[in-house]
Amino acid sequence: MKCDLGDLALFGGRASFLQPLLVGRPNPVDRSRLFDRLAWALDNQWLTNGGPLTREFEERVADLAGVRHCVATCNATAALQLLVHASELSGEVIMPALTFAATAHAVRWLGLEPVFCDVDPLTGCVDPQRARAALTARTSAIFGVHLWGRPCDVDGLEKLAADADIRLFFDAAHAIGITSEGRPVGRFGDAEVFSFHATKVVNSFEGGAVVTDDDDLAHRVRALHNFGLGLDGGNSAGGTNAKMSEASAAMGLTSLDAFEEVVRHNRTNYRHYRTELSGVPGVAVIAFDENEQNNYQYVVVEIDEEVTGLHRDLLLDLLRAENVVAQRYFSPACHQLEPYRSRQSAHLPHTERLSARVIALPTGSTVSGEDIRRVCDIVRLAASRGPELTARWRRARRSDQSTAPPVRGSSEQTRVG
Ligand code: T4K
Repeated sequence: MKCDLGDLALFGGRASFLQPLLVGRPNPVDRSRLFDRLAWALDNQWLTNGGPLTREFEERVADLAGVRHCVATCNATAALQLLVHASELSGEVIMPALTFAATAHAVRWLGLEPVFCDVDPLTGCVDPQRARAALTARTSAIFGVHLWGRPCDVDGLEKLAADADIRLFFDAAHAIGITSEGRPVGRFGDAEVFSFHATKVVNSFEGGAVVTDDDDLAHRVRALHNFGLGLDGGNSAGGTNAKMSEASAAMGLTSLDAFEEVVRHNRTNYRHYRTELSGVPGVAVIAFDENEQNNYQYVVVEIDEEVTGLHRDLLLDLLRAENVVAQRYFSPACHQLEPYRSRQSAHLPHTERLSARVIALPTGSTVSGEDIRRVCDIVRLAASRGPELTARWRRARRSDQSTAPPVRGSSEQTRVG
């Protein structure tokens, strides 16, 4: 256990972990089941183009989300692009800036303008009032983001979309298996998008899905993800190739088999973090509503520099030196990133405040209670000695400019250093 600042690796102490402890380590799956599925696909010589494993995966995801249709895709970014294209959106799309760049990039890729609005300071999700204020005659849709696996104000956004007669979609990349007021995420708005990237709670190596109860939209998305085949107008509809392969579906199915166990483990980890960090002034683990179903895949902690005397980025550097690779999800926020920064001068105080203060700490099946105890020892020590630590770090930097470069101002959204 580290008792003094001199024990910290940042100041020459031994790193707490020999191997990096990462956010987003893929959750292990039952390899024999995975290999059986892969062997079955190889034996039957059917590897892609909506094969049986992909169809089974789609059925299971649709069941989990409580919807009629699921179209599995090669990743969630392509799924977002398909939705924009299939819905024939134009002009502006309102969304939060506190999200992964993929949400905004997907819209921009299709030639539309993402318009960023501020978030609710408590949930980090888009605030319907702020979204309403961002409406213009050019607005064609809103994208809510269920940030860190916490649901948006679905009712507020549905009312707004109905009033304004625009489409409503949800980026549910973090949100498979969660509920909002007891209703499964996946069935809200016109459609929702899941991610099955390797780092997600359900992974298909790479993968995504559009889920919806809208028969026509599902038909269009399905056709467009396969070159537009089957649509009136066929090729002229401008389809793409965004299909999920059978190998990805095999992994997705095997990962779904483990889903409940992974969520149980994540919940235990989340509760460990809450217990270990409770009562540390200026450090708050952002809570899940335990009356809902959650997947607990991100443990996000807010660092209040005014209370701790410790800037979030210094804590990240300090953890990194200990081989704990926490993430700045999401900093900078999208409106602070090019190409958006120079195109609009959005002032989003709640977004900026959260973006400057949050870190995601390692969790998932490969992270143990003992790992968490050691991570929290470091956080507690740093937070309780913030001013002294900061002064010492500044002195160390002055005497050796080559050590511990700050990460503040980095143009990358999530890389730590
Ligand atoms: N919308 C939202 C709100 C999203 O968060 C995302 C993706 C999307 C849309 C788009 O979904 P996809 O098109 O990706 O399906 C990661 C993920 O790559 C990205 O999928 C995710 N969100 C984002 C929040 O996190 P990065 O830039 O943090 O870096 P990455 O993936 O290289 O590594 C993250 C951590 O995971 C590192 O600590 C290393 C570890 N890792 C990663 C991989 C790939 C492993 O241990 N093993 C692995 O195989 O983006």
